[in-house]
Amino acid sequence: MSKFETCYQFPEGFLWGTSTSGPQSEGTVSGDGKGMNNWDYWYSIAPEKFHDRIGPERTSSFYQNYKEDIELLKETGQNVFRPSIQWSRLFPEGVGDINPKAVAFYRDVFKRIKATGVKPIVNLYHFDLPYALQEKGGWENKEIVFAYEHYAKTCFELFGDLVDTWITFNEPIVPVECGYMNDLHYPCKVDPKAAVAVAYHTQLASSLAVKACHKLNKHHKISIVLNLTPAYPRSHSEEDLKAARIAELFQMKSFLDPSVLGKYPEELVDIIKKHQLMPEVLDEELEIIANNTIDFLGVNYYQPMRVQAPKSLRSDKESFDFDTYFEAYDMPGKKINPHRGWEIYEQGIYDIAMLIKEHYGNIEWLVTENGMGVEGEEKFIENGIIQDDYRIEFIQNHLIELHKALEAGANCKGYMLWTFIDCWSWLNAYKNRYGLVALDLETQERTIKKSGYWFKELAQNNGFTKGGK
Ligand code: BGP
Repeated sequence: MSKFETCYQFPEGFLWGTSTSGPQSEGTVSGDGKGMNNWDYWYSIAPEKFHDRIGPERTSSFYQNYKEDIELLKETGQNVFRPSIQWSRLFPEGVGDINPKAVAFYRDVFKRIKATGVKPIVNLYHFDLPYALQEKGGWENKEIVFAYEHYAKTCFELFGDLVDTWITFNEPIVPVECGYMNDLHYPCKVDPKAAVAVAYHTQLASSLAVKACHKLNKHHKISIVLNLTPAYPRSHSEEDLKAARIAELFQMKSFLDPSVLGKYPEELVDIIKKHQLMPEVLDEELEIIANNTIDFLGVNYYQPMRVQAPKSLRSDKESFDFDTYFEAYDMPGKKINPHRGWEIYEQGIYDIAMLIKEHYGNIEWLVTENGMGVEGEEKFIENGIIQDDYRIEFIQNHLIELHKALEAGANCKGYMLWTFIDCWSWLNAYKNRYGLVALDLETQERTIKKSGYWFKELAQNNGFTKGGK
């Protein structure tokens, strides 16, 4: 190591790995018994919405290739891996009969992951609702909460001997915002009252899953994965600070507070009440939320939320819209990932760590997603390998902030990159590649990228050195 280099060593036992999800990686094979989910249905009626018209059935063939893929976990040095179970694969109709092929598939997947010495952390829900339940009103309908509770319990019973660490939901605010506020995901509604009900029912379902998990096995740990970022205000004016505070209430604290602290922030409830958006809330439900908080937190971080006060002030009586309270702020001079268009702000990781430390009891947490999407990544192929030095640098710079946070007392136990093998991403399909392993969409061939080899060294050394000349 030269005198210009710094060594970033992580605590013993630090977890290094990746995250993916069932709907984005498994694919559909005829005869596999999987039921239709909200994404399959939406693609069947509106394929033009999806990048290059590539739909959810053509995802990265993990269902057929998992044995070889799991070997690649080792080759890229991972000691933790987060896949998800597809509810619609296990219960094709959402409730009722179990698909035995799904049970055999997931059991074999988890067994093999463990056999390679990798810890599976299994997510139960990654934006994918069985379509049969969507037809019954989806998350707007409180009945779905109990269908989810049954699904979660069934997973704990079927796979609990192989998996001891669980996640209830991935980024639950995304389906709320994209599906019910912004017309971006199916069912493409713009209905704030429905959005609030969906968010509340999702939280209740998550708390019920925490309860069931602890009841079935008190040694198992369970979490929720939230896309967290503090809201950075444009200025320190009173108006911008207020906008940032309210943006955090909706985008971050709506799930963070009930999941970690067992209660909703009062100011958030007041705003919801003021706009007459309250769903039915029973005392016994609030008790379930209060008594079943998570054991650790999963944090997805890609880019910071920057906000400013709304440009035109609206009267309190107008119908609810986020713009009533805050607007996105496009900060001049921000650092950008030119291949995806998202801001890169590494310090966000440190700020999140300090927020958790100071306001959320320094609960144990993991980075469950962080990563760099790149469009047209084939152009970086040299000697048959994607030379993704930009990704290595992206990871290093975020890890430097995480390291600084650990030195300041953060309780972070691991770092998981999005993603393992390039995967399908909702409306963006295969536009942005994130993997440590490249996927050839035509041949389905997998090739480890330069970052995959680097990640192995990172995990083996439990750290890295950087900054040398
Ligand atoms: C996260 C989701 C992932 C993945 C990722 C990248 O928010 O949890 O499922 O999609 O974003 O997104 P994109 O491919 O749109 O860049």
